[in-house]
Amino acid sequence: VHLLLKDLTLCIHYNCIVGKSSTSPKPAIFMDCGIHAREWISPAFCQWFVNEAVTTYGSDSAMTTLLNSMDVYVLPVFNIDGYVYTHTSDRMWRKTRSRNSGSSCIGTDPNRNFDAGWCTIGASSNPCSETFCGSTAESEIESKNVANFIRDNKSTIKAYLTVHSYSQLLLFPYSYTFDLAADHSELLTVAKGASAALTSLHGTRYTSGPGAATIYPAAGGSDDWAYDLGIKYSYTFELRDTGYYGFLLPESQIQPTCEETMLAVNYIAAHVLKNL
Ligand code: 0X9
Ligand code: ZN
Ligand code: ZN
Repeated sequence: VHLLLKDLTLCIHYNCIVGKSSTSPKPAIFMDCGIHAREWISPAFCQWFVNEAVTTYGSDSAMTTLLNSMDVYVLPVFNIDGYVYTHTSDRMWRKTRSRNSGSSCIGTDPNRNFDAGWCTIGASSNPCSETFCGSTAESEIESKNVANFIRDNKSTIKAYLTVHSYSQLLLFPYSYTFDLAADHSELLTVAKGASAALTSLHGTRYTSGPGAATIYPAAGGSDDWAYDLGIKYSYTFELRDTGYYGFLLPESQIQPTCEETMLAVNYIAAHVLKNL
């Protein structure tokens, strides 16, 4: 299915490129959702983002400015096999659904499978673990394909956003080390601004900081990998809530969560655009 939405969005099998078509090459933001299967609010947000872009382009000045000068690559369900499995068999499944040789345990944690300090900390080499790093970096077709796409478009991709849940955090590199990123102060300032924008809508409180110190040290994540590839604006969102419902966020919170998260994403996008 190749879907053209208002001459602004090209979607192929749900994966969309959002942006006003242009003759000159445009800088881009890459955003993925659904790396972890059970984090259902994440794919909901990517879908919300595409709908907002298509319906507010031309009326909302910030969205119009953004999409006139940038493209947004949206991968709404990174871990599609795992996501399907959470609907059919196990609501709390996290990993991919690939076979592991020599083990009856299934799946790799896709956010431990990227080539960034791979499997050195906060990851397991046991295929039965929820944080199994895989047999090699990029062993999973999902992480390999995303890494290849980002490598191929490295010169145009200016920001990498990856959406998870839950904990209400806005994280940036590094998670594989406690060392601060070279761009730490700018990344922190932008994260604080984005969090303040998010909070302004419904009062939802976010914490921002480097992954290792803010959530836990964990190697092989997509955010650290993208940053080390040279994509400076690399952020991991951990959406609502802080644990009351956790992954089982009720339907009534989808709309407010997506609305507030839009403000943070738009804040980051505006900063990226201003600093091209
Ligand atoms: O552990 C993760 O992959 C993320 N948290 S989650 O609860 N959604 O599983 C946090 C990722 C932070 N970034 C890296 N560890 N690179
Ligand atoms: Zn097709
Ligand atoms: Zn996650």
